[in-house]
Amino acid sequence: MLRNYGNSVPDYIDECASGPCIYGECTDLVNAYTCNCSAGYNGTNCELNINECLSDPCMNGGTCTDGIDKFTCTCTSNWTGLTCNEDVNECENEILNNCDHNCTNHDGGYECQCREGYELEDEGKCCEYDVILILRTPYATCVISQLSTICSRDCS
Ligand SMILES: [Ca+2]
Ligand SMILES: [Ca+2]
Repeated sequence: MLRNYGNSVPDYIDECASGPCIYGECTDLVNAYTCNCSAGYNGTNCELNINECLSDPCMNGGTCTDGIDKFTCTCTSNWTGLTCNEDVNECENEILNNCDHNCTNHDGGYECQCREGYELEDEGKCCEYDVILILRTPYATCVISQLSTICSRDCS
């Protein structure tokens, strides 16, 4: 679009006419234009999608995916929240833990424990003591297993 500012020769062109601002609003100036970029974009012509992942917003091993004026974190299984900074309580949901008996939650994980008489094996399994020998003396009874020897004294 041509504008005439009183001279017989048009001296002013609307530089916005060609739509130079890709993701933003154009303001026409004398022999120039300026772009006011939409949120999430910058660059002379608002052509650049700002990388919101550059600041490493995802914590605890989460993976960042850049969006438009936002980022998305994909958290590891033990963390949740927008920036993966909230612990998952794996003990609240048995799908999230593999504890045979008891579960204790902590930040970034959980622990399995077994009831008395059981030993924790791989993958949260609780196995009964493998008793090899029960030894009775006049003073004590000892339960001997591969993992331990537990004696109880008889005082009577
Ligand atoms: Ca972005
Ligand atoms: Ca946890």
